[in-house]
Amino acid sequence: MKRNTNLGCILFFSLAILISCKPSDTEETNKSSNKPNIVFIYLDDLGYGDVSAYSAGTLQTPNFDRLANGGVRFTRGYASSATCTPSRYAILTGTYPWRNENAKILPGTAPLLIDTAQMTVPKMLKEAGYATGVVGKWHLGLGMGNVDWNQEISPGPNQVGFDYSYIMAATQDRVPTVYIENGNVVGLDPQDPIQVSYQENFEGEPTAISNPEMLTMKWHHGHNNSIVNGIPRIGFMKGGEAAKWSDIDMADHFLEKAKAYVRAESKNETPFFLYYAMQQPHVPRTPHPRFVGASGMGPRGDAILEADWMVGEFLKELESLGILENTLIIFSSDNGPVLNDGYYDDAVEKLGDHTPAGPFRGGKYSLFEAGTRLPFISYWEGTIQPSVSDAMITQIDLFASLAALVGSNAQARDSEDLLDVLMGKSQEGREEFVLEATSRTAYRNGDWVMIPPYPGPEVQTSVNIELGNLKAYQLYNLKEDPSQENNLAETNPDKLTEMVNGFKAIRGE
Ligand code: NG6
Ligand code: CA
Repeated sequence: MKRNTNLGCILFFSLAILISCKPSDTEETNKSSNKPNIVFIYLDDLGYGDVSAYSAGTLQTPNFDRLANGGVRFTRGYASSATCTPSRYAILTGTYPWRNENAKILPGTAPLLIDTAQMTVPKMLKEAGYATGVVGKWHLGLGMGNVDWNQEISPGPNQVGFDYSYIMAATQDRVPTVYIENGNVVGLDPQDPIQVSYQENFEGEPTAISNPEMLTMKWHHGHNNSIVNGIPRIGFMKGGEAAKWSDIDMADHFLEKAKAYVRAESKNETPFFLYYAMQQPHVPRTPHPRFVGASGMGPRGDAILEADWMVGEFLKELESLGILENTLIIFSSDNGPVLNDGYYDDAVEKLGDHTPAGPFRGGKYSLFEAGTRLPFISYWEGTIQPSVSDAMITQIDLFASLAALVGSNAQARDSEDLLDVLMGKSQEGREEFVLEATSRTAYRNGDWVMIPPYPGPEVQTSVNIELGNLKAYQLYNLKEDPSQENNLAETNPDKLTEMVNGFKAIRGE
């Protein structure tokens, strides 16, 4: 008994000391307005050349361009991976995804990938006084491996730092095809429970194989399991009819949720962090009818124009709330572009002269540049001066850079503080990093990239993308050879050795 009272006293006094220190800190922060609202606008499979300000393609994206031309437009901005889950893991944790062997493209039934004890961007910002929310694509796993979709689903985004979450579990082409708000499936009828499996179909349920006549979109490879809204998906699902999303309304739906979030938060004193993870132009590409035909490039181009419009509407919302000048926006994509990613949707046939990868080789899934080198923009109306930056920056660096911005001491293993680069005040970016693509890694340093030998196929024929595999070392000087045509590994053995050593030092080999 006595001990407890003593402990209580000690706690009380420590707390009192802490609290008495607090007011001056708070005053300081408020005055210097170094805690702007922060928004990540994160697209899915958008390539370097899909933003017209990057001036590579033939699509016109005026709203992406507004960010690109009004902020810092990075020409050497990277995702950490050429696929979705690992990039999302890295952007939220500031850690290389290849350090976690489970950071691979996840099925809709995968358990939560981020350890609930791990430090994350939203946790760090929460500690610094932010309200935190995520709207859109999650794809980082949910629950502990045996999710009952009819109960509260946990752990998930709300257990790794988000106060609010409105998500799809995995991807638009994977079941379950429902929205989940703070761990609960939206609009679920308890009389019609949801069941999900990635192993086998539920008896009597139609699939793309058994009932091809039900399809409004045809599958090219994969994507031949359950049918939802005429679209064949990856994985099997039964029930949950009333909760199923409408594909053509998904982008509008997420936009409404993102707008509602900032509207509600703008009324509070505390700043907010919103991770707005749009689903476009990932497959299945289902632009709303008002965008159909807008690009002349079929659904992929139309979905990009739809996403561009959404960004414009979102900016208008921030403007009308009077908070645009107090909001730092980071715009990027999770991995490079792909045309045919498993459905017949004319992405290849109607591409015309458009170049989704810009000047770069490869695409989604690839160790070549187009896999990870992406549009990357920091925009803060009135604070960041418009410029183009050639400094190397990766999404992994957002953790430490934002920690520096908000005065947090939280650390992430692989993140570098590039706040001045992000603010356009410095051109001194990162010197080196290890990029990843479907569990293979390569090493970037200065103007150079080194890809170790890999035995797999050089081209993934289903998607028609060069993966970066070769049985010998590859070494490219990206300044002189951005499209990676001249392998200098044999003619420049000293540089190769230096690069291999740098790679091994980071990988701990
Ligand atoms: C692949 C899917 C592809 C896409 C990708 C994930 C097949 C044959 N292909 O397995 O369509 O869903 O996973 O994309 O199923 S990502 O952007 O989320 O990484
Ligand atoms: Ca993606």
